[in-house]
Amino acid sequence: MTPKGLPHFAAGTIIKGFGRGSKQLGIPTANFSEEVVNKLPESISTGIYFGWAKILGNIHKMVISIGWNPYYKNERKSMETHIMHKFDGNLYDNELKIGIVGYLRPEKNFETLEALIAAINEDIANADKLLDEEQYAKYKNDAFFK
Ligand code: ADP
Ligand code: RBF
Ligand code: MG
Repeated sequence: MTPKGLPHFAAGTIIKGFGRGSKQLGIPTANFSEEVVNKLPESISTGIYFGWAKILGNIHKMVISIGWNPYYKNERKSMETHIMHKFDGNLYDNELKIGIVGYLRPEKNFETLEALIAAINEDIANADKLLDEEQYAKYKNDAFFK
């Protein structure tokens, strides 16, 4: 079942976050500015979602965390996209366009960093399969990405 408010398309410049994604988790996340976060409709609750990301002219699978990262007790809501593609170097200041097409789970707190990493890797595996289903795959061709 697709939750209310999806698909949701968003675009903005990739900004610097806390630098934790790559170093502590081994899973880099491209962070959007506050302006993009503030434009999210209220129908989209915090949580972990999946979809498509366009960067440097190409479209890739992605997973996105929307919320306060309970494990780190962030004070500001963030939108962090892990693009399921290997890049050399960083992507700061580039435009990122995303289409959020499905919901995976709520944000959770974890006892250990290892448990958080394991949960994210499971999200990536689930998203990889789901995005091959036509109901989600079709959004890769949406006019928003043209
Ligand atoms: P920050 O806290 O600044 O967001 P991260 O440690 O989360 O730093 O790393 C994110 C940065 O890594 C992105 O902004 C981008 O420049 C780069 N990066 C490299 N590969 C990826 C990827 N596959 N997905 C997202 N960001 C990536
Ligand atoms: N942080 C949490 O505190 N709880 C979570 O359940 C959680 N799930 C995530 C799922 C995905 C797919 C991604 C990409 C990130 C998730 N995070 C979560 C955010 C993670 O803590 C964050 O990327 C790092 O803090 C780096 O900014
Ligand atoms: Mg990040």
